[in-house]
Amino acid sequence: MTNDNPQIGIIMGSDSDLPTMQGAIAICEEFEVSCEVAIVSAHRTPQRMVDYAQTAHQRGLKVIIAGAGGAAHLPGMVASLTPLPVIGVPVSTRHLQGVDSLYSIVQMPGGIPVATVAIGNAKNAGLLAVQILASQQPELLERVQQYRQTLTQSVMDKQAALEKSGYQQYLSQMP
Ligand code: RP5
Repeated sequence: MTNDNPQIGIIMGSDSDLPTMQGAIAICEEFEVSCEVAIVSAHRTPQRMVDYAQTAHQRGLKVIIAGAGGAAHLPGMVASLTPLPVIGVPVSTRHLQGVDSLYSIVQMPGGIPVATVAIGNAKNAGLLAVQILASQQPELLERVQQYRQTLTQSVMDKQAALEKSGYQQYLSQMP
């Protein structure tokens, strides 16, 4: 999805990251925040990465979400090239299950931060990006509050169902 005047840039090192990164796209859609989605590889398209990161704030982006797997240098490199906040998504990998991605992204030396979410948790990256925008946008802040209320309500609904049916029937109906 690429909207007009995107506020959030969602980038990834490969199209193989897209199934993971769709969690962030879905949050942008849910909160009706414009975003752009792009494949930007730090090692396969290094100049494209530099151009993307250096022009991001001039193009109106406010936050960048960067997902990568393995030797996942994309979020840190992009963070070094832009004054915008960067949220890194460690993508799970076949051999090391994303621990390599996590360590590569989260262990940034002092001076260039990358806010890192859990392995595969692009949903939280999307939510964090929305919350960063919401700090300056009262209507969006209200929607974040409403979203939190739906989380609370879903737990209370489950509690009511658990009490009504008992744990054994509840367990048997779980997917
Ligand atoms: C990284 O290498 C990408 O972020 C991806 O997670 C990983 C594997 O890429 P492909 O070989 O699937 O293109 O650059």
